[in-house]
Amino acid sequence: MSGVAGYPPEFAERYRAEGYWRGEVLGDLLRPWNQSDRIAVVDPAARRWSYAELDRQADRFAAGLARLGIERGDRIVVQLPNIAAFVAVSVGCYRLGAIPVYGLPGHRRREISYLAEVSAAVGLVVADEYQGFSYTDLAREVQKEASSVRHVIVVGEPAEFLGFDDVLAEPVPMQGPDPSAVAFFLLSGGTTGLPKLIPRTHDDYAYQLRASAAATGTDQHGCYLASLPIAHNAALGCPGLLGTLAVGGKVVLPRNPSPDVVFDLLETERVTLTTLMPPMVQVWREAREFFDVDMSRLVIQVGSAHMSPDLAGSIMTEMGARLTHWFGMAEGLLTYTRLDDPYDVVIGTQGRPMAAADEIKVVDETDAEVARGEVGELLTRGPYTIRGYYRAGEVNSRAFTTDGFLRTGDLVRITPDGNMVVEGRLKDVINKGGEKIVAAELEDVLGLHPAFRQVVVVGVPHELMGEVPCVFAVCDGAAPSLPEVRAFLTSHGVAPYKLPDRVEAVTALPRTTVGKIDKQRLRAEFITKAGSGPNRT
Ligand code: OOB
Repeated sequence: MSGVAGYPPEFAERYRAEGYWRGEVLGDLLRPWNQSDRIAVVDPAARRWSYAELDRQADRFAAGLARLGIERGDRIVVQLPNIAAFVAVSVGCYRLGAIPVYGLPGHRRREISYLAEVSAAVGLVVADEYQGFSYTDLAREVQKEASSVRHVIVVGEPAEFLGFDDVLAEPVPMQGPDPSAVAFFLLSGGTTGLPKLIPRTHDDYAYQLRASAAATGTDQHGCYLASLPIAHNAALGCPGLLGTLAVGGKVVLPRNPSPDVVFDLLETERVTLTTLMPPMVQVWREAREFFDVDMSRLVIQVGSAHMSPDLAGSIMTEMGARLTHWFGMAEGLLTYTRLDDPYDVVIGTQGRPMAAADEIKVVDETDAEVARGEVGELLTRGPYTIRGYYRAGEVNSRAFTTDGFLRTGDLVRITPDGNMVVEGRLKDVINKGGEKIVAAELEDVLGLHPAFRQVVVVGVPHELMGEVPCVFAVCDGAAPSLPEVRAFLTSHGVAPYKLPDRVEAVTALPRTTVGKIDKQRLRAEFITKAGSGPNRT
């Protein structure tokens, strides 16, 4: 596929020879279980979907896409919340070889239009409404901006668009994609500007599903509770939704991940695995006092952002669950602690890579490897890590070494017993409790505000979230208030989860010796001020 950097042939041969890539296609995911009434998915309305039903729906959706003239290799932006139709839409696309570009439910006009434009998507699939937001309104705006989008398919009330049920057609034989083809695009948690598209192949993702299911002990008796959006790699395929279905397990999609909804489900559905980001662990920890729930069969995977050893320990000591502490990225590499690792390893490290073929280097600014135990940037290459972002030649030349290692932008060290610890970050991304906010993206939009002469966005510490975005601005007159700044960003179609939590007016922005804006100093000054001033959070 043009715009996608494939794996060099010698690596592809090696990954095949070593059994990582088995020539599987993700469209076959539900097939082994489709002759039974086995429950595959329990949706937010507690409707139970069997493998047979979902498999048939996927076939009919694939046929419906083909009838619309959509072909193998065509891109379709899929922006769906955690509902059962996500499975039929995704697997239907995989069967036809159409390529979903997964947007998050929290994305708005700016992100979705961008995804549609960059991928030259021919279709957009949305739900009618979710959590009070109208995705049909959003689809109208996107269609104005992205002229390639010929078909909008709506799960629910379709208005002037195509309804999901109306698209479904009698299954037809189809050739399907090659296992080495791109199966879908995920979004990067942060490089520069708007998110980059991450091409994941059938071969590489099928391995990730299989290996993560094995590592978490997930089999046909397993039950995965999707607490995070299933469009995010962590809940989609580690093993998440797809990996659990691939082994014949059951996936529960709760209305929302709050304890009053999911604690009941943990017991009634006999949940064995879920994925949380650290702030939600804290919420569960506090809620545990008010709900008596047995978590002894539950494994909780936590990562995406720093988690303190105290919070990590509480999963085992207070909640009575088991913890897999992990590091992951949509680009590929997963590291995690194993279920039989010693307690200190589980609470204090992010474990080891998933595959023996994952190559890891920790390097300094000159790309020289640092001594074991020293902190440096994590570089990686392996059987499920991409070799390039989609259509991003210039970004790729910075984001990858000439021999194909991804520069993760994360600072890590390796402990004497070989476990990885994330120590910080080089990339200018704010990690708000696991949600990634690229500073440059907000800065680009804020630069359009007439009141700001200079403006930057910096992550400042926050007790629950770890850090939150703060706008530092030099203004020509009075500084706009926080609600005004948020409204301004919203009017430019920026997703709500990226909106800043603070605005600080400053007389000048400090510079480093080479003339770059010194964000570290802004952060440090903010912390000093917050420590001494009244009523600061
Ligand atoms: C997961 O994926 P993304 O793509 O949203 O974000 C990746 C970035 C990493 O580069 C790193 O900066 C950060 O998230 N991160 C962590 C972390 N795990 C990820 N930072 C500190 N501590 C950790 N344990 O976030 C993701 C994807 C799959 C599985 C798990 C997480």
